[in-house]
Amino acid sequence: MDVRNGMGLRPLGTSAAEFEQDLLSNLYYRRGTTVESASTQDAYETLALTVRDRLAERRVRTAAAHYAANPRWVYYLSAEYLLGKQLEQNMLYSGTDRIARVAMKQLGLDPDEVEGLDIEPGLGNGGLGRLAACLLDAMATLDIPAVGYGIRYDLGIFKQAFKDGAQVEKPDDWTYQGNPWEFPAPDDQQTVFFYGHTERDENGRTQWIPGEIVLGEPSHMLVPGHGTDTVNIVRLWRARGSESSFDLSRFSAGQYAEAVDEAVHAENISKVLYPDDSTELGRELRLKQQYFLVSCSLRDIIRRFRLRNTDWAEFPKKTVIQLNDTHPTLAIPELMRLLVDEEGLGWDLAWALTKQTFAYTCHTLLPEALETWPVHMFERLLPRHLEIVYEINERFLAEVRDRFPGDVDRLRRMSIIQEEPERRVRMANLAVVGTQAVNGVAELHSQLLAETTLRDFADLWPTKFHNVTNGISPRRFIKLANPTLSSLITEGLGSDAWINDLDQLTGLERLTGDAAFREKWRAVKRANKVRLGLGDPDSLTDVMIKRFHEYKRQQLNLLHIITLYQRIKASPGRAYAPRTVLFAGKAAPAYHAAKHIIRLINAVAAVIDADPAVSPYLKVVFPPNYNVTLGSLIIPAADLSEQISLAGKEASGTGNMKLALNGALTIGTLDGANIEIRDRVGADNFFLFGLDTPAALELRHGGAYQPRAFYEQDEELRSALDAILDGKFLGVGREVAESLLGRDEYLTLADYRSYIDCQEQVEKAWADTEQWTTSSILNTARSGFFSADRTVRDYAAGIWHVSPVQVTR
Ligand code: H53
Repeated sequence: MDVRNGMGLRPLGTSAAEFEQDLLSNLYYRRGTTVESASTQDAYETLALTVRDRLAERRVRTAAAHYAANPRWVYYLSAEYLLGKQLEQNMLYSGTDRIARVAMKQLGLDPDEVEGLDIEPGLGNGGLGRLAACLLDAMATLDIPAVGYGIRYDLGIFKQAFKDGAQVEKPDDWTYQGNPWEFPAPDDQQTVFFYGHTERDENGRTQWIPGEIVLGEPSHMLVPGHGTDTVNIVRLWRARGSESSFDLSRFSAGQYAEAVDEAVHAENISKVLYPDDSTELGRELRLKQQYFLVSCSLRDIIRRFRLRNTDWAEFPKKTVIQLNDTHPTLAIPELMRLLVDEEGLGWDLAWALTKQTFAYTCHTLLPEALETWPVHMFERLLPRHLEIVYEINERFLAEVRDRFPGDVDRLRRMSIIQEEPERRVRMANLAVVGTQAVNGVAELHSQLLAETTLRDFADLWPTKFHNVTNGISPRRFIKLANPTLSSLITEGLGSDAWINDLDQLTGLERLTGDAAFREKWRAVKRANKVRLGLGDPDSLTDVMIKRFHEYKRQQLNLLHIITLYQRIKASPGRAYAPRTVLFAGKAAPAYHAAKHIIRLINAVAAVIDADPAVSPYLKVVFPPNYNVTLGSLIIPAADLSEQISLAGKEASGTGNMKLALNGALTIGTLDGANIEIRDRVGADNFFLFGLDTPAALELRHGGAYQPRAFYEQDEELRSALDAILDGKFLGVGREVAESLLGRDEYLTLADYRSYIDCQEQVEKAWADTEQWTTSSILNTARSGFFSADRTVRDYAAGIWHVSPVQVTR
């Protein structure tokens, strides 16, 4: 391969005039039109290509530098990516934001209209998918050679709309108009096997005779670093029927549908993203997706390894594969299969190489989120992998038996195979056994993993367990999302170096004493509320943006709203501080309890809106279809950040970090990364309430928890729940109240009074504008730790052991 190919090209210009020329040229040659007859879509595609070309040049140089260095690579395997819109980001990173707009205006194009056509690839559900995107951004920014691997779902996360206040889902056909950011790479196509059976050949080697063959077609998008020439990629696989899957004889016989049956079946693998979040979903198609991702990606990783290396012993020195949750865990038996069956390595060597290559990030504590697959399904789909998993398990259990003789219970708990009530493969156990490092995503989470969920494994291998607290991209979540605050910070600090070195934000602390700066700080927040356009910009903007899940407790926020409503109704004459409560987020389509909460929020919002005694003081808004784009509008406008999950349930949270970074004060429990946020921003600038993890565990598992007792003892709580039960909110939401009064799995009623009291503290604090401003500035100033750059440095130093490779001109 000649990696210098293309490097002698004329460099692309950096002036607006040159950009304009390139726009015209791309419009003409790539879209076949002229500026006079171009549609907005033509203009958009052309703009995207012209920006992309600037990054493509860096990409070529990056590939050449990486090839020359033959470094240790990070391969990030993730079933989800929430990349956000690409255009604005790529203009910033390529330094073309200003010249692109000038050039468009010169051509008589409206930049806002053109840029408005950029769409967001919704290839993920929530925090886990967005974390993957933030880590890729930080890896590129830190010049770490990395590839993200994922699935190119035809349909991304559903679009959420409301009908009579209830969530309805619409398909997200995100590539309907094409995707200018994507580079197809048909040469790197892979073949994936499913089903069938295994046979031993004369040498005793195992062969997998597949029952179905599917092709994996890759394409990639660019992942530019900020302030560097590194451009990494995220490679996404799309399933295709193999040639043999098209039945020509049936087609000729007029059986058109039947002729493409098999191909359609194959292509279903990458058809749709599973829209559940944090819950296990036992569906064969999902298992198929997971294996499809893993099989294509591993073959691609090996292909890349072989470009510069020949010796398998070098493989872990050149490769670290990070498993984002258990979804890609099949990579462990798959690498074993490739090494043992296809490459002919002995088991022990193959196992040593495999274990050294992988690392696993666990993102949950919820038992229902730990993936397991029925053995019979696993066996049917992946017969050879089951044999390998059995072998891994047998050897592993022998090790446990050695260390803990006679401890049968421990063996049963640690086995990769669950026996009762049904035989299942436990993916988290497999992920821990087959990797060199396991990490949780916040201090508390990592501690609880080692003490509870994965305790037996931490006993066996204490040094395998790490913490890497999550982080967020400062480029995406402040520079791009909040340009006015970014300018103010740059003005205050005298440079924009903070964007790639977020700890520099501490320099804002001294500006808390600067009256003019404080005034501007407030003006920025207000302008961001105006930009968002929901509710009174002078009201306290109270924001809860995240997936709907009972453990996150949107219902607790709702009980507070109902309580406020009832207080205002009861004493209408008093001066209440106006508050706008904003919810945004999706519920998994089959998660009925979460959908009931959504419906009730919309009903309460409508009742309040229609009540002139209350609506001047209280407003509830729920814009539909929360995604990265909407988040980027809401986050800069928030005054108050609701992080109110039951302690011990939210692994980390990352929205909490985005909001604090943008100067919102948190009301939160001691859960996930909230704890680290509070430690850093200071207890005075954080509203703490609720049970802590030990207290929650005791109450829940002590068996004595009676939500009804709280209901009976607390008049305001009773009155709020009664209002729901009495149908006061359009007759909606009885299921929500009944569930709280029944089991109340997440101790909402137990935390109600503490939350209400804390909200009163919030109100008092809000009334003191000067103090609030100080707290807001300090939240931003002290959030530098939550940069994804720090997270990636932690991974690089503690888990990956990789170093940067500089891309030079
Ligand atoms: O991952 C985030 C965490 C968050 C956690 C989330 C997550 C998913 O989005 C999906 C599945 C899963 O097991 C966990 O809920 O707390 O911040 C990134 O680590």
